Amino acid sequence: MSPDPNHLFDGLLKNVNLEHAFAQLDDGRWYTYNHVMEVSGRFANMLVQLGLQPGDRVAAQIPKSIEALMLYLGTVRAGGVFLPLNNAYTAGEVEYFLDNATPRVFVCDPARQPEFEALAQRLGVRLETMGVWKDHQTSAGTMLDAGTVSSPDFTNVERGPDDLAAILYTSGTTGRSKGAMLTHDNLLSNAIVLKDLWAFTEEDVLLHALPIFHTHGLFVATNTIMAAGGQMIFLPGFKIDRVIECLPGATAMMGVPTFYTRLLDDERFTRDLTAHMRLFVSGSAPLLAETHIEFEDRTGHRILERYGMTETNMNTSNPYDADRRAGTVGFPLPGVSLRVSDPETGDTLERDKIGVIEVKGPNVFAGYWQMPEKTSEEFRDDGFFITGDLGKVDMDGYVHIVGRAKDLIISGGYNIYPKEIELLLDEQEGVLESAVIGVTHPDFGEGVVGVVVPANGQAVSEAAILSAISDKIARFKQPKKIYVVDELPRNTMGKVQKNILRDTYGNTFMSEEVQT
Ligand code: MCA
Ligand code: AMP
Repeated sequence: MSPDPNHLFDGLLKNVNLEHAFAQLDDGRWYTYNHVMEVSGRFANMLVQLGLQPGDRVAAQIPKSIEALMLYLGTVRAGGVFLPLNNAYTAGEVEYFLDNATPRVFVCDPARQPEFEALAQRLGVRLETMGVWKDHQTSAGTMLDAGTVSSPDFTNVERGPDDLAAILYTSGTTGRSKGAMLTHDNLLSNAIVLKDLWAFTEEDVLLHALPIFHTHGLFVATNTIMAAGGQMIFLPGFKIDRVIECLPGATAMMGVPTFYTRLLDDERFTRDLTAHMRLFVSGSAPLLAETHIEFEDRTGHRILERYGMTETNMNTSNPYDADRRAGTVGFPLPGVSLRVSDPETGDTLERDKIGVIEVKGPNVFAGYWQMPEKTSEEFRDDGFFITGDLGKVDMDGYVHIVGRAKDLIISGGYNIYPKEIELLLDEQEGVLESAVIGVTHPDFGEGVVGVVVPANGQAVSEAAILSAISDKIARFKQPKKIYVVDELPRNTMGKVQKNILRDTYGNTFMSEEVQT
């Protein structure tokens, strides 16, 4: 069968030279695009042997590795739907995703296999394991062991542009996570647009320090570099010493704002160190204008800020060749329509007026997995997706994000929905009610703060609550500070006034003193 230009895998690798390097790994190994073909082919064969049918989900909660990336590609080649999960999720959180998405196969970290055995059996999910490859002698889980003996030759299962390639869960304002269904065309079209817009070529070396269970690290970074046939320095995560060591060998980097503020806090980060970089991209959370300016003063580079969502992939980007404006997320990408609407009436607003940002284009997802009502609530009748981000388009056409209509905290690039944490706090012994807010955090941009009201006469303490929830939700979602108060501020409608709480506790992470 000849390559299908609409198939995500074929489309990404269309113009790639298979002899060209794909990734330099931390363990000293080099991967070429030939390895990509071989190893993803082996995984595709294994998944088919495990009974994977087109459209079946393959869930994975595994450490970052090049093989984990090959599992994504192998799933797509086998006609499956890849469902990556944040490594920080507890077994309880994972249970919801497996129950909701009913994957055929769940691949977990070998170290956590005992936590999932009973669950997988109960749900009828095939449990496999994948750790980090060390050498040919040491086992790193069932997928890697079997992968060495399965055939590397695989003919991609036919898929149409609207077939699903991935489901990524995103939390909701109700506290329930929703699976965003992403098609082959959503992912492929976005990768090609970004490659062209950001001028990626096979000469590029992308410094990859992001996790690969979210859109940013999995799709924006790796799909774009593959579409260009370039290579990556593939790091297990963002550790400042290693990033500084690797920067001189790279030409481009993508990161969340925390990456850039951490680099600026390090005196080794200089103009010389970044002399042959051509591009720094930031997204997933707002980049402060002062970070943008300080970065340019220090390095001579202007960070290129772009804006996206799990549901929409990338929507806007500052220009590559023209003015990159601090505090803006640039223009809609080619093929993407963007408008700003009145949140109440849905009427389109004129330039410079603030409203909710809505987008439409080949990048926008196919809906929430098995939630047709939720899906239709978030789309206008003419097909525009309501992002929940508040913003405006200025007179020069640059898009600004000024806030969020949705109650959402973004901490170090991870989304945290207060409702989920509030429901958990409310369940704790002695707690009557709670409110969760995000306030300025010097490292993560925003940090989670919980404010709880004890039930009549009960004694509750920060330490007791934190200890009680410590194994219930991922660590990054847990409040970094809890205040116990007599009552929550409410408006005349009875709604908790989070703006007042944010004013009161806004300095929590900035100084020891809290205004009361
Ligand atoms: C780690 N911790 C955090 C976070 N990360 N707390 C709050 N927010 C975080 N983001 C906590 C841990 O629980 C731990 O707590 C302590 O910090 C140290 O953990 P460690 O893993 O060592 O931290 P780190 O390696 O320094 O990680 C920070 C990080 C990481 C590098 C900023 O969070 C990261 O890689 N973020 C990128 C997220 C991302 O890729 N987002 C893209 C989403 P304790 O010590 O108490 O146990 S995609 C998206 O948003 C859209 C589509 C878009 O536009 O891109
Ligand atoms: P997620 O649900 O993880 O896909 O996060 C998407 C959200 O991240 C968006 O709805 C925005 O609120 C936020 N976001 C992404 N990029 C930016 C950016 N450049 N500036 C401000 N917010 C951003």
